[in-house]
Amino acid sequence: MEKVNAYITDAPGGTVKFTQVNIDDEKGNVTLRPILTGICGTDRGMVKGSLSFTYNPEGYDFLVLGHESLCEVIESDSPEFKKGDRVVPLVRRPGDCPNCRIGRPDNCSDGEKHEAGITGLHGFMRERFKDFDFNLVKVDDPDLGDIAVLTEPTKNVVKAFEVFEKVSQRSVYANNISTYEGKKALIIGTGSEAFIYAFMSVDYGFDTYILNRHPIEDNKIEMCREFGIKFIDSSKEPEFPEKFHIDFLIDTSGDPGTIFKYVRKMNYNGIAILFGTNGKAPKTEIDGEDIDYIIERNITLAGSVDAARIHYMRALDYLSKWKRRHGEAMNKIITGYFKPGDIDLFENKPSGEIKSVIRW
Ligand code: DN4
Ligand code: BGC
Ligand code: ZN
Repeated sequence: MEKVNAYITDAPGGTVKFTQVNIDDEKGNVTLRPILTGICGTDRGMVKGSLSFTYNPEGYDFLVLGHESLCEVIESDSPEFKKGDRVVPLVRRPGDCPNCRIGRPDNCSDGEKHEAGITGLHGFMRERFKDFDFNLVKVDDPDLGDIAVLTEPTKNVVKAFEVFEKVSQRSVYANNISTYEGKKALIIGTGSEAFIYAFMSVDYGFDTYILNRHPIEDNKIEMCREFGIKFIDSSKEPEFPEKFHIDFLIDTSGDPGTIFKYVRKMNYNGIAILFGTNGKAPKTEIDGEDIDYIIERNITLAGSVDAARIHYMRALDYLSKWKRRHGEAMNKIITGYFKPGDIDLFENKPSGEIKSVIRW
């Protein structure tokens, strides 16, 4: 392949550049061009150098960024895809462990998998790249429009709810009509993943709260109103929740102090999904009382990372459903369109950002 413009970093140290790259050892039977690429907390963490688990592909002193994308097929030698098809490429590529071999590299058991734009494999923020058809998921719903770029972040949420469902089976968790109505879910953070968690939580029937330690912008308040989500500003309500306990806690902040504060407000048989990653978050102290609290209430703390092909497919179905239900309001989750070459976007979060995307 010839030279193309790309966003690159040097993992795990950080930095970001928009420059020409030539990646001529790439294999694949489909050539893709991104239509949109999304930027998320992982990209910003990499640029800041706070994600020590990231690394460059073998033989390269840089890594092309980008793992959230909606692409168009521009050439295909695959019977499954034709020119013009819209697809989402998978992030994780299997290693050789038993989980990877059964199509669940999201549960890789020896760390030998790779992740496009994150760990040892070039990502999607470049004008053109090749991939194999088995790494692509087709976007069939034409009405999804730009929202299809959210398939990747949504697939993480679909998997995390699957983890929740498996763990919740150990006790009577749902109410007497087998729903989660009356149960409380608290999501720490108000970024794109937090909002997608909140949409799903509302769908499951939870009384759903999202929280930050500062006020949020009007567009986010509006999004909460549209979807039936309650927002908590913890600087104004430091004791929240006082009168009830949290049944399902989801963290997207990666901040240990905040996580443990709310773990101590969890209910019996509560489940906490730890999802936010921030290697540079400050230390926190926990003591024996914290441990006793968790044990005496059968609280589960579960990490959840990535997702498998099936979760991408379900993510597309959820996005179609939310788009049908909320129409234009759903489109507002994309809060900014940027041009290739914009670097500031990686270093500074635009005000009111839910999801910023680059239009290629
Ligand atoms: P993001 O938009 O940076 O979201 C993080 C959110 O946490 C922001 O709203 C932060 O607020 C908020 N936050 C940070 N510290 C605190 C605190 N102490 N108390 C309350 N809220 C706080 O990123 P994202 O939504 O794209 O992704 C969320 C996280 O999940 C990132 O760390 C990603 O690396 C991680 N992630 C994990 C997976 C996986 O495990 C997948 C995708 C993302 P502010 O910035 O407005 O102040 O598979
Ligand atoms: C991606 C996941 C990936 C994770 C690594 C996330 O932003 O969505 O697919 O496994 O980063 O922490
Ligand atoms: Zn991401």
